[in-house]
Amino acid sequence: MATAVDSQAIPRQAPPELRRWVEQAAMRTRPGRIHWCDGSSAEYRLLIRQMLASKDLHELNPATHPGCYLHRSHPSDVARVEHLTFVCSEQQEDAGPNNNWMAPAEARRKMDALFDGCMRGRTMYVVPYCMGPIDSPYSRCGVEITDSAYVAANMKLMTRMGAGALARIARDPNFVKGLHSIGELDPERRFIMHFPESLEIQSFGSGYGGNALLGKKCHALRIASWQARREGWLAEHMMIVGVENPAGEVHYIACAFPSACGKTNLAMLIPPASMPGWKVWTIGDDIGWLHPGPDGRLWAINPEDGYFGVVPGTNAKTNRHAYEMIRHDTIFTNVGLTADNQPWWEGLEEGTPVTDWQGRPYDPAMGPAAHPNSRFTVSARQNPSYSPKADAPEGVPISALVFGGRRRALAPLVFQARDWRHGVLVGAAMASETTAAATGDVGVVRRDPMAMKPFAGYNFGDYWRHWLSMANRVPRLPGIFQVNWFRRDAGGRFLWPGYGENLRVLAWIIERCKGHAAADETPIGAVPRKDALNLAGLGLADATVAELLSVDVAQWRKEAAEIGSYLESFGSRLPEELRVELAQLRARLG
Ligand code: GTP
Ligand code: SPV
Ligand code: MN
Repeated sequence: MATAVDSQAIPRQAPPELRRWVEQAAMRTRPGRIHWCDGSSAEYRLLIRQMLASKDLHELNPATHPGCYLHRSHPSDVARVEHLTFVCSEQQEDAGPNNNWMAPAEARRKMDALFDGCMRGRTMYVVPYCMGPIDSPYSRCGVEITDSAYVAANMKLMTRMGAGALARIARDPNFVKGLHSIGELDPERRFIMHFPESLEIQSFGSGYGGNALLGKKCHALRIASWQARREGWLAEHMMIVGVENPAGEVHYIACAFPSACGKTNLAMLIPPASMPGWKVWTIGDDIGWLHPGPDGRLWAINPEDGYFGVVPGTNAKTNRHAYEMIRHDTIFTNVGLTADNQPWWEGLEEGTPVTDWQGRPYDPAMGPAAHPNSRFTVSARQNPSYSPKADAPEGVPISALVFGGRRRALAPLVFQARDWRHGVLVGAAMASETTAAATGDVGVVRRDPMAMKPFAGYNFGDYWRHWLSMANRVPRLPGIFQVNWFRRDAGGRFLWPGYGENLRVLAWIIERCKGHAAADETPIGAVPRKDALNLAGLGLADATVAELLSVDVAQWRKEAAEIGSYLESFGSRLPEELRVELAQLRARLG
């Protein structure tokens, strides 16, 4: 093959199916060179050197931020593009009204035309990766072919990438095939296609996060959720955290919040001074794969091995662990710079920006110095609260599942669902204000069931049916809760202090799971009795606490009507059980 003449040797372990597919991709895209990634640190350093030379990376101040680099993405390529993301199942009904759909044959024709010769003169990186601990039966592998060194380097930080993954693929060649090219970064020639029936992803025209790091949203959520339904498990947009109480007892909690709604912060929470003896362990900050375990509980692994986290707002007070973790060996995307070449972002609360995320002299009239969706990429192992259990092949047992959203009104600080079926309705009915993590309007409330609106790889009707079916597969199900850190007063100020203080809410959740902690039954669920929630030292006014815990029945009646019309848009795929559950909620609301 002419394009591969100067290519490095194909690794011996690469199974025939993988070789064939790489060869086909090379025939289509015509790269100048093929590089099989081995995942070594020497390789990572080489990728960094190449990107420094090509100006894809800019080295940050080595005295203050050793091993840190800045990448500026194309100004039109700064977030996920939900309107250009498709699930290409054979039947449109299987993708559901929650996804854009294109017939697989049509999608393939479109993508073949885009990929034709697109890697001429470029290096094609072949990136084998394993989602989950390398020796876990719950882990799944994939291979991403990409012409972006930035993607290859990010995949090294974000996943278990290289030789170990390839060895696993050689034993079980049932891997996900992801083909990616940055193309010309033209928003008019940009598509993220998923073919769940053949375990394939094709992404063209973006170099940004969730569009381009195919192990993350494309594989670990859209394709994995499809597989999980067939195989009886769950792939969810959930962070996983271990909460250790002063007695040394650890409870694991998995929380599904939409993008930029507090998962990373909660995953590495630092207990407030008012809660001595408590400790928080991070398993994951974005994705959880949940399996019925041999002991009848639900067990979870984090398929990722690094974080692609929101930068703005990170400081020593809001998230000290993240703040320390990203002071070395981190790739920053789309932040600003200080005069002495340190990264700078809104909410850092130190230093002064002189250059904005587009490389222009900073001028507040031109917008923020860091893009609101600027991100850090960092190995999970740099997190001071990293849990060794993140590497455990069996995962961790889950005590509680928590759905959250960003709602300035209506949703109380926390409540508990009555049982599993009610909890599935609570998850299905979630709504949240949109954020900068996806292109489009920010601050608009939309339905985001289980925080999976952009990520469920199949029809939500079938997805909820699958969730309901867990009641028959998991004898010791976790409790289900809803939280809202983002309720505001009439002046627009947050009512709840958030961040580290959120541990007070987690502590109540854990007590509830153990059958303690007092609550008042309301039509929407069990809300903490004021004295059951530790509010000591917060200085919250009684009226504020009352508002945080209030359930406005008239407003909830309206909400339930809206939930009803949303659920009915799934027609015959909507499980009858959810209709019944909603009718019961409406009856309780009167
Ligand atoms: P993705 O990585 O996009 O999936 O998002 P995430 O859920 O991990 O979001 P992250 O934790 O990075 O939070 C994003 C934004 O929410 C940041 O601006 C934080 O400062 C803010 N935030 C996080 N926790 C809280 C909180 O408890 N209260 C308030 N008011 N803001 C918070
Ligand atoms: C999200 O948007 O939920 C993220 C960032 O976690 S991205 O990887 O870009 O999807
Ligand atoms: Mn996310």
